[in-house]
Amino acid sequence: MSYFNEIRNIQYEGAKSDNPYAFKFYNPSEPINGKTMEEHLRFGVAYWHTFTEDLSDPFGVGTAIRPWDKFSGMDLAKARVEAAFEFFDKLQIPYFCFHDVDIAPEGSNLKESNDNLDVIVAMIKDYMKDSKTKLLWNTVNNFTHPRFVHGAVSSNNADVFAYAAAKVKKGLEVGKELGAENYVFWGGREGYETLLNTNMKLELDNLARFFHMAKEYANEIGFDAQFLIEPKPKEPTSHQYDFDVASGYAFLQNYDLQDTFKFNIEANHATLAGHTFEHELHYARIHNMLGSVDANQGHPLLGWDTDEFPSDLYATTLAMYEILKNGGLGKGGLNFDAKVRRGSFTPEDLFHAHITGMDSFAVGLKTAQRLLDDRVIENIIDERYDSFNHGIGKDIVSGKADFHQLEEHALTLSDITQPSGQLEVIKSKINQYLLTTFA
Ligand code: XLS
Ligand code: NI
Ligand code: NI
Repeated sequence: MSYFNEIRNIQYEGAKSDNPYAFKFYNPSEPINGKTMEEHLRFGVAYWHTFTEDLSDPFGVGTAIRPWDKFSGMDLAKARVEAAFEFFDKLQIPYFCFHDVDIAPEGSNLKESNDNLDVIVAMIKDYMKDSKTKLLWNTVNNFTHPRFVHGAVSSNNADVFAYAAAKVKKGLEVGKELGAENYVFWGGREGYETLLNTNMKLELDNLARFFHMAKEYANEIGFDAQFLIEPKPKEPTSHQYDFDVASGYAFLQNYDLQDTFKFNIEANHATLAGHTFEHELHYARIHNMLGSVDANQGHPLLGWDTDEFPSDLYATTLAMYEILKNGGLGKGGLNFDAKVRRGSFTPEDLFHAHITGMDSFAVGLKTAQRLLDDRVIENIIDERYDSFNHGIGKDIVSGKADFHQLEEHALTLSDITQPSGQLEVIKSKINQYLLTTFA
């Protein structure tokens, strides 16, 4: 059965096309610096936002019209798989991602939930045989059910720790079964509401114990996916333990987990943490910790995780700049952890949203590659730090200088001359490249 009957395969038609069901800039087979666009971008569909969620918000009920919603229970789960693979094929998207509860309903106990999962996982495996779409990553939802009210593996309740770990055990088995390239840990409830009732040290230690056990089990079953931590500063708890990349990296180093993980960086989480998207990508990149990306954007006027589809070309350009500087994302990809707006409730909107996101990152990719080829930003930065290539700067960098030598040097200085930071020059260049890349 078809759920998107009227829609044909989405093709690249170029910047002048007025077909809303065509890519204007994303041309999967187009080569860019030795790789195709498809290989560079490694797009993924987020199962939860596209097939499971109903678009409700804290003030209103769901609005989504989804043709598969006439079913319920396991029939609904099966219909979603059918719809999903039709959607993936029509979009020609190389990857998808899911949580356990997105694909199969929870039973009344762990055994029942796992049995439900087994049925749907077998069905997905079957569909994957005839599809080019692969699993970028899977994860488990250890945050929605009331048992996680006080946290999952950072709960005060050891039974909850065990339950959460058992769900992840199953998640790792599912990931292996479906050939997931990565496995994601987003610590939904791993944080706290108030210190007044919280043993933070025990919670952090337990979180680390759990990560070590997860890696041990993955090794035991021969699941070699890249483990990814997804930082988020707030929501649902007021303080999340993996606040941002810098604090997440410190946690990993404290608990000797730095070689086990990389980061899955979400744009909207970066801005909630008070950073730019590119800051988080950059911080991870320079520490060799950039693993994958949740490609979305926040709303500049709203202080919560709005998960909009990416359309800001400036942001996609600066993000792709970091990703290209990283030499790509390796096993990672660009997962659209993004949802259509509550008012965009038709099934067709799901296509328009993904087309917009894919085109936006294609523009970012091509523009960033040109900026890099011409060393537009690189040359300015190199020149800006040139004082560290000779004289006292060279001595500082090589470790030769000490406080005596620095004082001696400083005493010789009367006027320190400073060059311009040239921010406006750079911004004008970026605009120029953005507007001429497809001209
Ligand atoms: C929520 C997170 C979540 C993770 C996967 O804010 O972004 O969707 O990506 O659990
Ligand atoms: Ni995410
Ligand atoms: Ni998010």
